[in-house]
Amino acid sequence: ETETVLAELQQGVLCLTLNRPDKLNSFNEEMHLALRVQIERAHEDPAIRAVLLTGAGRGFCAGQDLGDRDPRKGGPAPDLGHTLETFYNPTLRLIRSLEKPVICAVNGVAAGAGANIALACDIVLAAQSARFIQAFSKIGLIPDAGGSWSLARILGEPRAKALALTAEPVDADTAAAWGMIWKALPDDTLMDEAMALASRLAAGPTLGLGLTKRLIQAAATNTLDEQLDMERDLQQTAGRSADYAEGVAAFLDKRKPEFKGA
Ligand code: T3D
Repeated sequence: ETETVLAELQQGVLCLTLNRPDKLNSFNEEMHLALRVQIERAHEDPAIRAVLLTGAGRGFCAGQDLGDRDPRKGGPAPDLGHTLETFYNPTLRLIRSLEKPVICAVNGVAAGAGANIALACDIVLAAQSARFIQAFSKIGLIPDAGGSWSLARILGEPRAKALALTAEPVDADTAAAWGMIWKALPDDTLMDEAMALASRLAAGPTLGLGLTKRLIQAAATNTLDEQLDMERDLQQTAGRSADYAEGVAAFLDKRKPEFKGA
């Protein structure tokens, strides 16, 4: 049987490919669990120093598989609060709490929760043909998978509300211009550039990169005083790492550092 998430570890990068291309990689329960297992693995395995997430075929991810929500099949209305708590929210939390870079290569359309999982990643690259669609309002739902939070924070209320209420697609160049993503790239260079970036980050000072991620995310709720205290504490930790000693020594020796990730 075909795997719903393809996983391959290359040069410290865990490459994860959502793999239900006939359904534009929309989420069924199996794909949810397969993705979660892989991100948990990234939390635990020190050999994994970055994650690269993408989709198979022409789409990145079309959110929930609506075939699994067909009301014509009868039965009670689904408890979507329960499905968010059971399937989407754990994955979102695992991505955000992973103290290693998560790069998303949005290879095609990203709709509903698919768009918002992309936006939860640390660095998002998108093919110029890709589109981001807050598809929820088209079917009577609200933005989930962290989208109501990330869109409001990234874009501010005017654009967040317009995108969520209208479900209008945003193309990759516009997403980059609005700061929703890092870069829009020509379709044929996306994967090479994403892999090069992920490999570069995987060869970096993983501990320091992880603390940096934690710090920047904490700024969402911290005061400046709290953030300054946190910078002090995390810099103390970073300053004790072998990678910091290597970084300074390499600079003084005028050579490339060889970071070990700790
Ligand atoms: O339920 C819960 O647990 C709550 C959580 C909800 C989270 C959510 O994500 S809700 C939002 C769900 N997603 C959508 O509403 C998006 C639905 N899809 C679309 O609007 C369009 O497919 C796209 C705009 C994404 C792409 O359009 P297009 O024209 O490029 O492709 P297409 O022809 O619509 O789709 C290609 C195939 O993928 C097609 O199958 P077919 O006809 O070739 O056999 C289509 O049915 C299938 N597909 C696309 N999206 C989904 C899907 N099948 C199931 N579920 C999908 N979400």
